Amino acid sequence: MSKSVELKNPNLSGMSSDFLYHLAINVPNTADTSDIQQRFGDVRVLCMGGTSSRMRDLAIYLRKIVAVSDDGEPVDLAAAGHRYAVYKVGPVLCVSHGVGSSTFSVVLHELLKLVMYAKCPDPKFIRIGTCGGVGVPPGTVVVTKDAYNGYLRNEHEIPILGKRVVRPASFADDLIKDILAYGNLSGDNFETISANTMSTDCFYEGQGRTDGAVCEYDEAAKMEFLQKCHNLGIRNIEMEATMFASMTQQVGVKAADVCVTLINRLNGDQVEITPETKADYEQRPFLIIGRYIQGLLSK
Ligand code: R2B
Ligand code: URA
Repeated sequence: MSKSVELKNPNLSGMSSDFLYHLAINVPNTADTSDIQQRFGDVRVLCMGGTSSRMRDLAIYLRKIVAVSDDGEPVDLAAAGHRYAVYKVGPVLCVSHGVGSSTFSVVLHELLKLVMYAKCPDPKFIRIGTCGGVGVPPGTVVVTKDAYNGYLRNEHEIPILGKRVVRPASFADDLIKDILAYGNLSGDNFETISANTMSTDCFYEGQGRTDGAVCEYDEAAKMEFLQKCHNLGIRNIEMEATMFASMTQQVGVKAADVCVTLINRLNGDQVEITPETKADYEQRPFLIIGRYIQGLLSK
């Protein structure tokens, strides 16, 4: 039986209204959310990715998957917030989250409250992103198992009320398995794998790059670090997985992080692929998640 989302914040039940500030969505009466339920209650999958343009492209791509016959410009439901873009395609929301855990966590808090107020049954949260690869060919799609932070610990660490709070950061096996079933189909000219992910707060030093504005280590130290990552089963590096895994795990919603590698970090630091190749690679998670959504909606 599918269940609605219950959040881990006892204070919410004491709030008579709630303004989801960055989404510019108002919940005027938390005791009667019928308006929000009408607008968003059918949402079953929330796809999230870094940029608003990619999420707009995804919204257009998903129209044929969810049989929405609309060829107009997708409407950004969060335009008034001027921070994130939200497109609704039938039972799927496509939402931009910016770069890194800090921007993503803001919109994730608000999306989790949105699906609670809307009483969405068992919503799936899926990040569709880009990343650096570690020892896999560029263009590989990686579905994250355990998320490691920049200390190479499988946990999410955040300061709360001036204290270090550490939470687990793994994705549930069942959704990983469901998604992997739609990868490596005949005709796919790329691999889809599940592996561990390192998630950092910095694209440059945090990911062991030597091409940032500041760097105090040499190539050998960098390669030693990347090899250590590889030994931990880490096959990709991005900037959101630990926060995303930990918050969704904490709340108990199903979530997955599905990213395409743009570069093999064992071979270099600069992301030099052409815009055409980047567009081709970015289609790959769309394809896998499109198939997954089609399968989910046909059940
Ligand atoms: C991957 O790509 C972005 C940095 O370029 C970041 O959002 C991430 O995780
Ligand atoms: N995103 C990252 O966070 N790192 C990369 O190397 C490429 C994309």
